[in-house]
Amino acid sequence: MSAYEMNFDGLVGPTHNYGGLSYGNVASQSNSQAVSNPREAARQGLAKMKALMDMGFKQGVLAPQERPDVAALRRLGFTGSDAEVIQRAAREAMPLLVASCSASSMWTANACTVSPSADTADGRVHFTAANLNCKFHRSIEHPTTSRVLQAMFASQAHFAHHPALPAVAQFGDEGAANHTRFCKAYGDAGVEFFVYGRSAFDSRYPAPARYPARQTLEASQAVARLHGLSEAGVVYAQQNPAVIDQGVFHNDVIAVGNGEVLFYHQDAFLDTDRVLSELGDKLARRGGNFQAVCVPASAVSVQDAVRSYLFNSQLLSRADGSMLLIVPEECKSNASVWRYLEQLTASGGPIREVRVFDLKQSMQNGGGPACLRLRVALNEQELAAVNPGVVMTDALHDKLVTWVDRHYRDRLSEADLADPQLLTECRTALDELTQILKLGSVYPFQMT
Ligand code: SUG
Repeated sequence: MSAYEMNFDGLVGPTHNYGGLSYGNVASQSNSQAVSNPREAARQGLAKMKALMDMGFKQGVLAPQERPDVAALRRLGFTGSDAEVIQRAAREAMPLLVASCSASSMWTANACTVSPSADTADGRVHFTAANLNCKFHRSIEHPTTSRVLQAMFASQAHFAHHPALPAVAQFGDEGAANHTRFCKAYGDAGVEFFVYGRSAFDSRYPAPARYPARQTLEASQAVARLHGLSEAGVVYAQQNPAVIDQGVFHNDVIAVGNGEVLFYHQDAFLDTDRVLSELGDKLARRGGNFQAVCVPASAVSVQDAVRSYLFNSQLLSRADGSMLLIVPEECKSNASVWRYLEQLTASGGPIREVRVFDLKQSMQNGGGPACLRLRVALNEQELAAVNPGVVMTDALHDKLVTWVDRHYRDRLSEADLADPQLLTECRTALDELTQILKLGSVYPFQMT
């Protein structure tokens, strides 16, 4: 049976703003308090979805969340009507209001970890929502994420959904941003590669000194157990703590993989030789021929990788078997990265083409092309079981652009977040969106 990789991109929500909320994420910190343009952000994301669909890739869309998250503010002790909760938070604890307004669910690589049915013990596609426990503004995503995923992948015969891991830092889980799957063909059993930043229970593992390591080994192991992965189909690697300290807060900021290919920076991992040989051996036992494309530090420094988001690219298989890299414009404006890419595509290796996208609104918060998408490998039957409302078509694209233009502001500053009208705008827009995407009731305001 044929199988495909489908990308579900996060639709940027109406409250997209620059809150400076992610310590350890250089772009988020350096653009703190800049004025954002939610309309442009959503349009940039939709343009990427449409372009990939036009290139023949299977494309879906993942809905944004209700923000400000008034329920989260109530849990922190703010009371009164919804408008009063927002105004009190603005007066007494602005950083908490900013966190409750974040549109961070747009980075759907952090929504969950997905294991395709060919890898799992019960032959279903497994999803574990990420607890995103390292940052408050992200830790409030998973309940809605779970409801949205269940509305998209509803068939219990094909899909299994697990709630987020326990909400403590020891099980910090950032989802697919630290997970890569290698395979010969998408429908074959593959090798799932889990990259963690530290161990929570074993002090022999090194840890970064400056910035947090968001993903723990124990969280990755728990996800592999929940999904029923076999030992023959799993490889673990520790991220190099030195690169976390340079702003590599997820593995997808320093490596990307697809099919039989891993594209990575020389300094990405600890114990790189062991990791590569285990990946090669395990993939060979699954019939695959592992190919590692290493970017040497002499060609691209870690700092340039973080600035340009070279590795936060989408590595996609073209019909002829060669691969295409979707990169942000920041790669083109970085001389050493662009030189490297020109040489890479001319080298006769697996990566033959580079396409550049303007995703500046998301990039300024540390989210590149790969952050914005969740990959789900599906066979024909599973594909047929996906809620058709979230599958991108020309008609859906046009509808969403019109919807964005009707509901989104083109300018949002921190002061604007204190305006209770923003909540009304967001709820009105999302209520309409659930009808466009045929999701049913997934938001807290729709369930009371
Ligand atoms: O978690 N930025 C996100 C970026 C996530 C990128 N995702 C992947 N690499 N897969 C984060 O740090 C910034 C929000 C703000 O500052 O307003 C933020 O949450």
